[in-house]
Amino acid sequence: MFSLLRGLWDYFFRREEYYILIIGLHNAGKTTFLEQTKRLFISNYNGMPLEKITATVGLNIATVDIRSHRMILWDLGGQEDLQQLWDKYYGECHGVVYVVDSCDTENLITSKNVLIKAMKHQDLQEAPLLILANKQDRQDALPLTQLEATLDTNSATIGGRDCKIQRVSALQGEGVKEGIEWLFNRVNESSRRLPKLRDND
Ligand code: G3D
Repeated sequence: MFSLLRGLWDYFFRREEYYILIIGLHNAGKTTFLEQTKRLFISNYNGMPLEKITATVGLNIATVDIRSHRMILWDLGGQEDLQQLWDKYYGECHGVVYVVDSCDTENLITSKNVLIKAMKHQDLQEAPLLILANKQDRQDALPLTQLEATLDTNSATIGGRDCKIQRVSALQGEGVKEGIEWLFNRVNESSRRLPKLRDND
């Protein structure tokens, strides 16, 4: 009887929460992506102008609700010294968004190595991974095929996890909804780490 009542309580008053990390090199477009996600998924959200976004020093957080679940997105600073702090968040995380600047050919290999290092961390084993090939609105953006070839994501480099590379323009909002929906579905279907249960507010 108790478990029945408990189940009913949970069903009506509790919400499943997923924690998502947004990482990538500095300037890749992480905060712009977070801001567009808020605009798309939070009704009546009055966003700040995208050109007013400044460098992330600590962390930016967004909470979005999708089909009676909640996603808490953590946008972490990408400067080299801040990358050391990322793994403090891995233990809680259900899925990862990794943002790549498709125009920054100079740092593409660095970005790839940073991605691989993160994916090899034991706390991120099998965490679904959404790679965003960002800034695709720009003329000088590398095409997806070239980015895919350079990043060369395979089970030897990123482990056996769900992974998708998505073309996006965080600035224009293109591909943002598709990316978030894909990641939500992957973490929701995954039995790797159970969602946190939180009372509805
Ligand atoms: P970060 O959080 O990864 O450090 P930001 O990156 O979101 O702060 O973005 C860094 C710069 O890239 C910003 O320009 C931002 O407008 C730009 N940017 C982000 N996403 C896109 C995109 O999809 N297309 C284009 N063209 N630019 C993008 P500034 O000039 O403010 O440095």
